[in-house]
Amino acid sequence: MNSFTNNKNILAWIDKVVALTSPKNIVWIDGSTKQINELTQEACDTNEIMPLNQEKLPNCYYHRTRQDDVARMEDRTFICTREEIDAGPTNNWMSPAKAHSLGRSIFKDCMKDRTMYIIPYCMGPIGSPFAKVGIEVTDSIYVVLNMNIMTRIGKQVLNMLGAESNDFVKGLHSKCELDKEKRYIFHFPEDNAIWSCNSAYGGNVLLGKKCFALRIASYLGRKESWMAEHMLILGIENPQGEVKYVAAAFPSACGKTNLAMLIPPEIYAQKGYKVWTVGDDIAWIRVGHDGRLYAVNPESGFFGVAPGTGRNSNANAVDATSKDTIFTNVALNLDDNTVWWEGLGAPPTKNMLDWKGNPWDYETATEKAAHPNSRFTSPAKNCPCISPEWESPSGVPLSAIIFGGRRAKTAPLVYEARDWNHGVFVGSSMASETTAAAAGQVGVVRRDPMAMLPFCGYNMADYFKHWIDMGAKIDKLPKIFNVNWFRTDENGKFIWPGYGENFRILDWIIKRCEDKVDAKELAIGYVPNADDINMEGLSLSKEALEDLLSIDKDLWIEESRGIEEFYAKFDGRIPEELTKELEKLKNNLK
Ligand code: OXD
Ligand code: MN
Repeated sequence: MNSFTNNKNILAWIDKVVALTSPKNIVWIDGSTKQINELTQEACDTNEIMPLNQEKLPNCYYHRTRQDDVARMEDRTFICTREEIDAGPTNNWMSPAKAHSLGRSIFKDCMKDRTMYIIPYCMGPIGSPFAKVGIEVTDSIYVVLNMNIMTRIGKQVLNMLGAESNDFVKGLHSKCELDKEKRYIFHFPEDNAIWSCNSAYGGNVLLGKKCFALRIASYLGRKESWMAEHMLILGIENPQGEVKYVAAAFPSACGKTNLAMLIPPEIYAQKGYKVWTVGDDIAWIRVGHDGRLYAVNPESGFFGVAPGTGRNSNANAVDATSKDTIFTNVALNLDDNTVWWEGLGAPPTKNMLDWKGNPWDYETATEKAAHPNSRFTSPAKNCPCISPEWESPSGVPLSAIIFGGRRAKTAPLVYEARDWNHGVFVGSSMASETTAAAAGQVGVVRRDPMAMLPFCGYNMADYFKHWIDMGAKIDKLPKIFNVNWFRTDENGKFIWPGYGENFRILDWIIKRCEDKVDAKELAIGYVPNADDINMEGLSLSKEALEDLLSIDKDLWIEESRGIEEFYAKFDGRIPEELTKELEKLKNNLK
């Protein structure tokens, strides 16, 4: 008899995992503070984590990964559907039979000298109709402690499932030998299962996040008529106290966490405008009873990139990390046992260790002190601008969906899609450029539809079709926009100041949603009249703004060819609604 659950599906699955991995001990994670404290102590005793200055950074800990295990490994990430076509041309595919046999050979007896931790977790607020359950089996205390921040864990989750349900994602993780040649992240969407081995880096091993909440959930969303998206969610409060919510998708390195926690410019703040964070990375979206789209953040913490997060760029994130946080691969300040990274805004000291644990001196250093992908894991509730609605079981209603990328020349600062299908086209053709060193040069374009390229758990052409089909189910469609904070001048310098000033564009977007401003129709959609962007307190000329809102037809003709080439990869599977939109764009550009 197991005192944690009598769910026979869970127990049968755990029996199989135990038979495969042969753990020395088994610990069920009940989620109690007592248990978390004991595990924290144990991880400190074995140096898996290290306590930081408990006065300056209460309940904060430090962790280093292996030097070859510092990021998500896209080439080691597989979608294991029975048919290859169901994974599509943008995913790595392996047959479930081959993945099972390879995985079993790697997992065989891998925990024989280790403790197995069984973590029941819930993505989404407990009791919310959006919520879904996962169980992660792992041999890493670091994973347990991170999952405790990023998700809702413990006995309450088992209670949600009851005795009969089989509706949970079965996740198996082992560090194994951390051998990068045997590192795999296998997803079995048809079996609701994930296997991850030989890594201890967050994105590969916190199975609730990218693996479940995006890859498996996107597959479930299509089956069950909802959407799992790589989107932040934020609320914009006006001086009358009304809050409008938007969700926004950006590829990595486009400032998603910064936008989610934006501080409005002084001229807006004085009038009483506020921004509230609901989520910074993932949105689960459903049609509500009133025919609008509603979004929840399935996570309960932020797994944010540390470098570049500073007092000037994102004070709210820095505050969120001031307690209860696990820092991974940042630099250590030995003077006071605190953390440091490039872009924090505080000067480095002479007494520091870099992320590898080597002494680091800013005067002589040739390498960065913090790994560029070093991270903080912080509870969302610690964020000063966390929305009062962030755990609302019914989610927040979306007024707008925003797509964005990093484009030096092509995309204007903001434009609005003509309708839902056109908006899906805009999302499906999203792209970001690698920044070119030489002035004026345009970088290499990487298509990253809806910022989901590495996260879609099935054929992306079918994913686009799902977006089109969802449109028909929504009575009150949100408007869809595209933004680009990254247009550059002839010297390669950003024209738009970005950060908090992006609020001015959010303001226009909300006004469009409320039918309060006109716009100009161009070949690509609606752009603002320059006079409708509030420029008070900003030293950017009207000409520069007009330039940011204009498009270069030749570049767009080239862009349409790029989209055509991308669509061609899908061998005729792209929905005709989107190929029609492409034709429309080409005609408009003639
Ligand atoms: C992330 C990512 O870690 O998108 O959020 O890579
Ligand atoms: Mn992300």
